[in-house]
Amino acid sequence: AQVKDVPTKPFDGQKPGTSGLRKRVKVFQQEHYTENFIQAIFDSVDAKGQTLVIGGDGRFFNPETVQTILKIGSANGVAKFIVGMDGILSTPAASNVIRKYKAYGGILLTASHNPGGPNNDFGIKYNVSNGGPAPENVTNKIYELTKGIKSYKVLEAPPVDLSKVGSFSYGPTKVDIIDSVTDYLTLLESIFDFPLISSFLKSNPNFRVLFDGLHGVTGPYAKSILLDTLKLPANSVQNCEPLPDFGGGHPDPNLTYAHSLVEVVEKEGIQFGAASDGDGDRNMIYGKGAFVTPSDSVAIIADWADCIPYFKKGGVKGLARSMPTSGAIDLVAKAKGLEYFEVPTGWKFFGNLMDAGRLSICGEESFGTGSDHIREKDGVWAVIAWLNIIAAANKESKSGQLIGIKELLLDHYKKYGRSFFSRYDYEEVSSEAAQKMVDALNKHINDQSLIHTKYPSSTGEFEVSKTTNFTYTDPIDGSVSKNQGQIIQFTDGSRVVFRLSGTGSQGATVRMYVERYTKDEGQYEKETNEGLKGLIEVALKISKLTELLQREKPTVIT
Ligand code: VG1
Ligand code: CO
Repeated sequence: AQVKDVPTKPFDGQKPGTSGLRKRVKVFQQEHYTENFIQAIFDSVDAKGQTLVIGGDGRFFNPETVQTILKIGSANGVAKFIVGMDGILSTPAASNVIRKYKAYGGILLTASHNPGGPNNDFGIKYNVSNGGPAPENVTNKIYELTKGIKSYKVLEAPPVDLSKVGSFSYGPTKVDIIDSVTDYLTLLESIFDFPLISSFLKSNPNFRVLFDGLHGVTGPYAKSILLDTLKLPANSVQNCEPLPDFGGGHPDPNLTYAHSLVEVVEKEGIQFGAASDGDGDRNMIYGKGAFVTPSDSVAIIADWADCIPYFKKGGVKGLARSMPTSGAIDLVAKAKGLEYFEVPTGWKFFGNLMDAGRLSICGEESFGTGSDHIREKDGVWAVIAWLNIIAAANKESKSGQLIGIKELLLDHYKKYGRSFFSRYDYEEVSSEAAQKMVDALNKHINDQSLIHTKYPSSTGEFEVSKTTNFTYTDPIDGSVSKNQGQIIQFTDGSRVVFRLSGTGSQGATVRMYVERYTKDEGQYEKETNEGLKGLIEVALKISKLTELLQREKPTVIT
């Protein structure tokens, strides 16, 4: 096979965001667009003679892009590709494969929870050898190179058949097609107490489990673990056939988009419901009458870590959350005397801490939970972690009453207090309007003009105590990330955070995060929106959001 140089011209805006380059499929389908970005990756990371992993969430344009990567990668001297069968690997499974086979890095094809199909989104993300998303110095370099690209290299060879497991030659390059699920199943079996979970499920046949794959990539993973390994009945999974357009849905595990799960859980009174997103790194835990916010979820997993063999053996080294995530996990860290960290939004910031042996369990409010078993958040891991905890809690309990999600939540609040938390998203607003709001807030932060101002609300008065724009200095490599979100704190410990999304494919998305902590037991069973009512009024007032964005209501509330 021959290598050919193809002349090209740069495209604007090939800047990776919070989690890779995400655009409409139509944008990626423009002649040379995808090729340019992939060549820029190879020019940035020098993968000559190395092994790279390729996988994706199976969305529309995934198979074509795998072939593009093989062609350009081989022409750029990659020695070996490890590819998930049919080009499919969940994001956590890909992270595991990179680590397990000591690959140099990997290319993940996903736009996560964004809808798929010819008129929706696609994405390309580069991960480094620790299995985690490339740090900002790498993504910045890729972006710089896209701006000056003049040509890309391709191997002239017929496409590789991705449908058969095995080793193949592709020009000078070796291609290993692997089963998408096996390595991941082996990994989870080494982490959790499967015999304990099994025996709990067996002795409590009325404790029903329902996992909803939302037609994303996790279907085969969930079937293998819940049905084949834990021997649950077939009706314990739904929407577990991956589809290139996710069945027309929005594969995002939250109360708005995972309505298929919520409906069945409520109607059939299912104790344990869960869902994952398009690429399998997010999760939602939701039982009858009991929704676990992701901020609480990671705190509870951290609190119960000892019942999970992986942590019992290796110990818990430290805890962390992204800045907008509620402080529930901080309280667990303090109680256990563990080190804890607050990092910017996006999983890439956890990796350095994990590699340095200072972080074991972490999470984000955006339905991301995980640990140092890999370097991505992990939806199915979180689901099995909860089953492991429930099984352990019931084994310990002497009351004879079944302990489910709700009981665990209330117990946690009794021990640590409760952090009400909610996020309001204003999607696809105009970039200028969003910028105006950011500028106005920055002005307040710079001249400190909000400090000590008081705001009445329907649930009492709030007084501003502190305003900051979040800057993070990585404790391991000293790199500094600025402008990571604007924080307004109040004297009662509540806070509001504003941030612009870095994963949107069009316009700007403003996120408003609200958090209020209470130790008043009378509030532990309250609805979140009630607990946050006054604070939300104040947040909207201070930011003048409705006026500046011209939006009466958020597009999504989580
Ligand atoms: C969002 C979330 C963030 C998450 C990121 C990727 O980013 O807020 O917490 O890490 O998506 O998640 P942003 O910049 O839009 O707020 V996923 O599941 O797309 O890999
Ligand atoms: Co995702």
